[in-house]
Amino acid sequence: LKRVAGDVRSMPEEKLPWFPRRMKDLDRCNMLITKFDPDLDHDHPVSLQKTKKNCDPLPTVEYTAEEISTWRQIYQQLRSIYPTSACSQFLDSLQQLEDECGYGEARIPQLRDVSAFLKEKTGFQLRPAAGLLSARDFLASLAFRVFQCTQYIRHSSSPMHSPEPDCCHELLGHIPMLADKEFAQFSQEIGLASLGASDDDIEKLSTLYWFTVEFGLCKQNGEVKAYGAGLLSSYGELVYALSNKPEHKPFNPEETAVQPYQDQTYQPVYFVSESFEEAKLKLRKYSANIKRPFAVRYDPFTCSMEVLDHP
Ligand code: NLE
Ligand code: FE2
Repeated sequence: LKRVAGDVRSMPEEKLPWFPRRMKDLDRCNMLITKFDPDLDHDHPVSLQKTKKNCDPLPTVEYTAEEISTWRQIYQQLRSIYPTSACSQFLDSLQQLEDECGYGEARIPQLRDVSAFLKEKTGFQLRPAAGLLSARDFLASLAFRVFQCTQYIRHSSSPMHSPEPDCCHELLGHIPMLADKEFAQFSQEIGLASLGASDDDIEKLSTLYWFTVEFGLCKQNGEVKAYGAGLLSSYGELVYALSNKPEHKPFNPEETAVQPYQDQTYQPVYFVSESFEEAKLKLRKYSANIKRPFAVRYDPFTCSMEVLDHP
C-alpha cells in the first residue's frame, strides 16, 4: 500500500511518531519487547532497573566460570569456520579486535572496552539494553551511531544457536561488522530512514534490517559469505545458511522488506548482495521513497538530528 505525498503533508504535526533529536533523547528509547514464553518465570520479567541509566558508563560485568566456558566453546567453534564463511570485512575487524581489544577465547570482552574501540574505528558507541527493544527504538539509536547491546550470555545448554540476542551475538556477530566504515554507514542509514516513519514503514525497515544486518549474505570473489550478525554468532545457522538447504535470493529491498521471517529457528531464505556498496545504494534508493513530510540529517559535531523541510 503506497501513500501519496499529499496525504502525508496534510498529516497534522502531532500525529507524527516521536523520535529522538538529540543524543540524550536516546534515554527514552528503551522500550522492551516482552515475548510470551511459557517456560519463563513470569513473576520475574526482565527489569529495566537491571540496566543502569543510559547516560552512565557501560557497567562492567563479572561473568561466572560456567559463562566463560560457554563463551570459550562458542569462540573456538566459530573461529574455526570464520575463515571460510565470513566476509573479508568481518575477518579484518575480528583480527583487530583480537590484537587491540582483548578478543579471544579466554575471556568475555567488556562492552566498555569494545565501545571505545568502535568509537575510534567508525564512531559507533554501545549502550546497554536489558533485552529486545521495540524496532522503532532500536532503529532510532542506529541513526545516532549508537548500538544497543545485551550483556547477559545464553544458557550453556544451547551454545550453537540462541533465538534471542546475548553478548556472544553482540560481540561476535555485530561488533566486528560495526567496526567497518562502509557497514557502519549502511547501519546508520537504516536508522535515519526510520525516524518518524509510519508503523508500516518501521515494520518494513526492521525486516530489511533482519535480512541484511542480522542474516545477510554477500558475494566475494565468486563465493557466498556471511555478513549478518545472527549468522556470525550461531555456528549451527552459519553452516546451514551457506549450505544448499535454504533458498538464496538476490537482495532487493522492495521484496526483502515484505519477506516473512523466522525468529525462533533458522531462516528458510537468505538474501545475497553483490557487495556492501550495492546493498547501500539499493537501500538508499528504497529509503528515498519512504514518504515523510521532512528530511533528517545527522550533525556529528552536536550529535543531533537536523530536521529539514522537504524541498
Ligand atoms: N541466532 C543468533 C545466535 O545464536 O547468536 C542470535 C540472533 C539474534 C537476533
Ligand atoms: Fe542482533
